[in-house]
Amino acid sequence: MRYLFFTLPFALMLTGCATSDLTVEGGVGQTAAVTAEAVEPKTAVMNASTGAKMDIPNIEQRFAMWQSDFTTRAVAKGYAPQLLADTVGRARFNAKAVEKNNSQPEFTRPVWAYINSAANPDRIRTGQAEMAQHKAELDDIERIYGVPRQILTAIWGLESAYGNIMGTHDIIDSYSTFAFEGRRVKFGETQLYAALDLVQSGAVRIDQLTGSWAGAMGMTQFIPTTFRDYAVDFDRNGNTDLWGSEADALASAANYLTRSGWKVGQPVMSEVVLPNGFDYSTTETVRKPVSEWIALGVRPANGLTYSPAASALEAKLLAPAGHRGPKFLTFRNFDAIKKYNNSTSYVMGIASLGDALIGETAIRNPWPESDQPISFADKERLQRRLTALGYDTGGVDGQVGPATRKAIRAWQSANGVPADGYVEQTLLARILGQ
Ligand SMILES: [Ca+2]
Repeated sequence: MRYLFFTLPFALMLTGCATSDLTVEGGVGQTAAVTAEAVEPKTAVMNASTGAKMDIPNIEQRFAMWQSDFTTRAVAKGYAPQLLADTVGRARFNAKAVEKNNSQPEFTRPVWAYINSAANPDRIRTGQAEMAQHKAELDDIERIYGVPRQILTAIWGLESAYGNIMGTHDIIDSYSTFAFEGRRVKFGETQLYAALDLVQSGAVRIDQLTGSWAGAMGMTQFIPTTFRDYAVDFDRNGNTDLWGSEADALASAANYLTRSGWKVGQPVMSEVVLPNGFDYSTTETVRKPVSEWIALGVRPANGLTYSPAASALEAKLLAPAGHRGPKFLTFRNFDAIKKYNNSTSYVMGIASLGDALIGETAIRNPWPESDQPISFADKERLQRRLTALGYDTGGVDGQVGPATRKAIRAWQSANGVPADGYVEQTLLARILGQ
C-alpha cells in the first residue's frame, strides 16, 4: 500500500491466490473408476451376409492405431522418431482422465467457502514459513519481475499446497487420451506437441512429465503450452524444474503474471463500502477511475482515504455475493491473476491468502453465509424462466455468464431489487414464481 491509502502501506493490496484442494481436482486422491468404453471387450460379431466372424477393434487396438497415426504426423512435423517412441509410443489410455473431463459438478462452491478454504490457518502458517525459508529467491524474483512475494507464495499454496500436491499422473497418457478420445482432440494434440517441445528443447526430461489427471504440472500447475511459453529456469541449472525447484516455480508464476499484464506496485483489490441506494447495475462491467467511484460515494472499508495515486487508478466494482455481501474495487492486477485461472473466487482466494501471509486483512465485512447456492439444474430453470419473461439469457446452459447476469440485473431492476446480478435460493424462488 505504498500509495493506496494515505496512512497504510500498500503491500497488502498487492496480494492475489489458489489452493490445492481448490484447483488440483485431478491431482491426487481420485478414486479409480472405469468407463464402459475402457473395459469394452474385443468383440466378435457375426457378419450378417456371410456368417463369418469379424473382429471389432477394442479400445487398446484403436488407441494403438491413434498412437501410430499421431507419431507419423509428428515426425512429419520434424519431431524426432525416438522422442515419439519414448513418449506417445509408450502412452496408455487413461479412462479416468476421460471420466473426470466429462464430469460436471452440480454445485459451484460459494465464493466465501472457497476463500475460507484458500486462506485457512494451516495454509497461512505453512505459507509464512515457506516465504521465510525462500526469502533469498523471492528477493531476487520480486526485484526482477515486480510481483510481490505474497502473491507468488499464495499461488504456490493454492495450486499445489506448496509443492505437496502436484499430481503423479503421466501427462503424456492424459493428453494422448484426450487427443484420441474425440471430444478434446485439438486441445490434446496441442498440449502433446507442447510437451514434446519441452523435451526436445532440453528444458525438461521425459520422466519429469507428471501432473494432475487434467495434465497440469508442478508447483504452479502449468499445462504444457503455458510451461513451454512462460516457465523459466531461474536457478540456471539447465532444467526448468517446476516440480523440484522453488526458484524456478515462483519465478515462472511471476513471469506468467508479468506477461499477463501485471502492473508493478498496483493493488489487486480493495474492499469498499457503498452508500444506501447505490446503483449496482455498474458492478463488474464498468471500469473507471477510483476518483469517480469516490464521487459516487464508494469508500474504503477500512475507514481510511485513498491516496491521490490510488484515486487515479482505474477500477471495476465487484459484489461477488450480491448487495448483502462485501464489495470490492478490482484493479488491473485482479485481471492479470484471472488469466492464471479464470475464476473470481480464485483471484479473491489469492488476494486473501496473500494478504494473510503478510499479516493483513483483505476482507472485513461478513459474507451472507446463510444464502443457499443454486445448482446447475436451478441455473437452467432460472434461464428458462427469464427467457420466458422476455429477458435474453443467451440460451440455457446452466452457466451464469455475462448474458444471464445481464438478464438477472434487468429482472432485478424491473422488480425493485438491487441489480447485483446475484441469485440464491430465495431470489430464485421469487423469479420462478413470477
Ligand atoms: Ca532450474
